[in-house]
Amino acid sequence: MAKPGAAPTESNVQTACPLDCPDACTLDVTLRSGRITKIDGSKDNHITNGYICAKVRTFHERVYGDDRLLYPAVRRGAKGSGQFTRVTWDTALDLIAEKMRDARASAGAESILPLCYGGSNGFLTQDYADAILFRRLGASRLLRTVCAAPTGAANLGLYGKMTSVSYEDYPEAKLIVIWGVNPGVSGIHLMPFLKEARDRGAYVVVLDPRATTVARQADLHLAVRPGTDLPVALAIHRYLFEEGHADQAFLDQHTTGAADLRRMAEPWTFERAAEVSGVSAAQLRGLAERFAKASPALVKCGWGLERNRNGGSAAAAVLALPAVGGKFGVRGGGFSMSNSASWDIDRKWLADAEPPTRAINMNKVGRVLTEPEGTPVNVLFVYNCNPVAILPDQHRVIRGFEREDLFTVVFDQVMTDSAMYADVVLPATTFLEHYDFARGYGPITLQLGKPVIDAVGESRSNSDVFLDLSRRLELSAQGDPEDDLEAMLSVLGNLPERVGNDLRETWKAAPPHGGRPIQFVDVFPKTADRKVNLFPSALDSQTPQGLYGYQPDPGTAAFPLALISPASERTISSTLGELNRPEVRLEMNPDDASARDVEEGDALRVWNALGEMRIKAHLTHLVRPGTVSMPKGVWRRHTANGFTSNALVPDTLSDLGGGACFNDARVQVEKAETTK
Ligand SMILES: Nc1nc2c(c(=O)[nH]1)N[C@H]1C(S)=C(S)[C@@H](COP(=O)(O)OP(=O)(O)OC[C@H]3O[C@@H](n4cnc5c(=O)[nH]c(N)nc54)[C@H](O)[C@@H]3O)O[C@H]1N2
Ligand SMILES: Nc1nc2c(c(=O)[nH]1)N[C@H]1C(S)=C(S)[C@@H](COP(=O)(O)OP(=O)(O)OC[C@H]3O[C@@H](n4cnc5c(=O)[nH]c(N)nc54)[C@H](O)[C@@H]3O)O[C@H]1N2
Ligand code: SF4
Ligand SMILES: [Mo]
Repeated sequence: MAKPGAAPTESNVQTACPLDCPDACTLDVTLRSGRITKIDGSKDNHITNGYICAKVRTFHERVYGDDRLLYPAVRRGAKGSGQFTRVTWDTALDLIAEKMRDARASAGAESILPLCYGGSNGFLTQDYADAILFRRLGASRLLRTVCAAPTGAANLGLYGKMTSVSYEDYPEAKLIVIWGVNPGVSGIHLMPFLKEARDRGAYVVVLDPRATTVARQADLHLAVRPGTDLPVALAIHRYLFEEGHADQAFLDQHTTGAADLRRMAEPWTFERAAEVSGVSAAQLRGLAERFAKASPALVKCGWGLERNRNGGSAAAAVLALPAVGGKFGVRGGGFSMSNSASWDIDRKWLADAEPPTRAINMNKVGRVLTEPEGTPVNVLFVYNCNPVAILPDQHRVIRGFEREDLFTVVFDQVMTDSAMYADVVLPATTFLEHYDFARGYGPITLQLGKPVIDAVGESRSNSDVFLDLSRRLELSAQGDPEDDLEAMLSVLGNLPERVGNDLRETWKAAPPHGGRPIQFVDVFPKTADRKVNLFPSALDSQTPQGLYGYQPDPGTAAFPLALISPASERTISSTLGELNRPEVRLEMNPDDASARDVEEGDALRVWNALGEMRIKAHLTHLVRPGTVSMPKGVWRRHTANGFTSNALVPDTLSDLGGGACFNDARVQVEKAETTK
């Protein structure tokens, strides 16, 4: 605090953004008398390049906002009523420790489930102190499948997660295929590199059911039906194999399984793929011909194409294209996906192995809570996650959270839709108040995030709280860190030496291969035989139809419209949803609207067998007919009846990796009599 009468001091501090976004920006934070007045992008990081998204530019509105949780509290009213009584940290943590002890004694520690995901992706906020606690406790394990599970399984199976083409090398490409990803919203620092590529003459193709910014700027936009990327990619493979454009020398030397991929692609003529995907056969052939000829050719595979029943096979078929087409070995050629594995960091700081306890797929949490098989979940510990807003089958999830015999802890920064149902609420610091390691999954960057302000209210960091709980449960061991700072130092000390030294000196680590590796020159598949496995048997046996086997659209005459819910500028997943961002509407093509007598701004009823949502209509040609769209991460307060698209999303799993099928929601829409 400044002394009374003293002039307020202004200072600038650099840190890094660890939110679930590929870019991991370097941030310049301006402080006045210890309070954040401005957050902006740093020029020191050439990818951030002096600008950041509007969400983080206004992040201090969350830090100091009305919804911020300031102290621990216990439930007073009915579950979900959001009424709480303030308690001390000691009272809250003792109560949680007691409930965990009781649960372990009565039903076994597997009746305790930690529920977390991507609220902060850093090495300290996830899988360190929390893992110490839950592993030693022997709690149920969580399969973190809500995102990136199908694409991750495909990338692991085919390439062992080989490092991707970096943002900086996009301008080298002559053909760029942007497949099921919307970087204008979900990774904005790619956009200048795409622009430079276009300026240098690259031909850009976008496959997306919506005419996104990047699609509107592209040379070719293929507005595929959601969930049909697999036949489209297989039709291109068929063309490459059958019309003599497969790179046989590369296939012989660097791959296995090409014959099986060819067999699965064989039935997919352009005409058949066109019928399924809703894109013309001529356009599909045009793309295949260009892809065959162009070099460097780059395929950017996103996450939009994975969120359906075919997502894993689709991602695998898309990732296989540069191998069959022989696109590797040149700068700007190959594929680009998540770079989260590029640092080869093995988390040596985590001494405890994962116990062989029951594993629960997080997409099934609603069902696990309401229809238990085996040990019921009686204690749920939610952190880095807002399950009520983001999991499939929202009705079931809420019914689970309403269970009187369930003891729920929600550890978060703000009063989320999930925190409303908590028995105990714990206030968490934001990345501006604690240490963390921010790792980009687009650019290959690793930075040390530092606290730039004191913790707001009584909030505490994840490390601090989980270490404290471990002590209360007598689960501590020698060598455990004491607090946030020690945890940070322990990670630093366990990183590969060069990386640790870089972070100590400059708090940014120099990326491997200068951050611009050429695939099959600087980086190779990390599979056992260092080859591309185009038909991994482990993937084949996982999928209901076999790898590359297409599962038809789940739509019916009663529920014909595909409801998708992609990332938006409003939020990062549901983070920042408490702030007043533009009103949420359901985007519909005017053809679908007029068939239902719906006009702009009309109140709608959107429903299927799982539930119903009340929301207003926004008519736009930017979404293809047969598909309706609304942002992911919407809060319950943003629709007229308190249910979001997640209430209409089935908890079915994608073909690979047990991933979520958010975009397999099939619905009907009609004009509502009233908005309620
Ligand atoms: N501003 C902002 N940025 C974010 C996020 C955010 O919420 N807000 N979220 C972050 C997270 S957690 C993630 S995982 C990434 C996700 O980033 P993206 O990979 O961009 O994922 P989505 O936004 O889900 O979908 C991308 C595009 O795929 C389209 N799509 C939907 N279904 C299909 C399909 O079946 N096939 C094809 N070809 N396209 C389809 C959608 O219309 C959308 O335009 O973004 C990260 N960045
Ligand atoms: N309908 C629909 N739903 C979707 C998707 C979709 O496409 N459609 N996509 C999915 C995707 S891609 C993802 S990644 C998931 C994301 O789902 P989640 O990982 O649950 O992400 P958020 O909704 O942003 O919630 C993260 C919460 O963590 C809190 N948090 C942040 N940092 C910290 C911290 O340091 N400590 C603690 N204790 N808490 C912290 C934030 O305040 C926030 O409330 O959602 C999925 N949900
Ligand atoms: S959310 Fe993404 S774009 Fe925004 S500051 Fe963080 S890393 Fe940068
Ligand atoms: Mo995600």
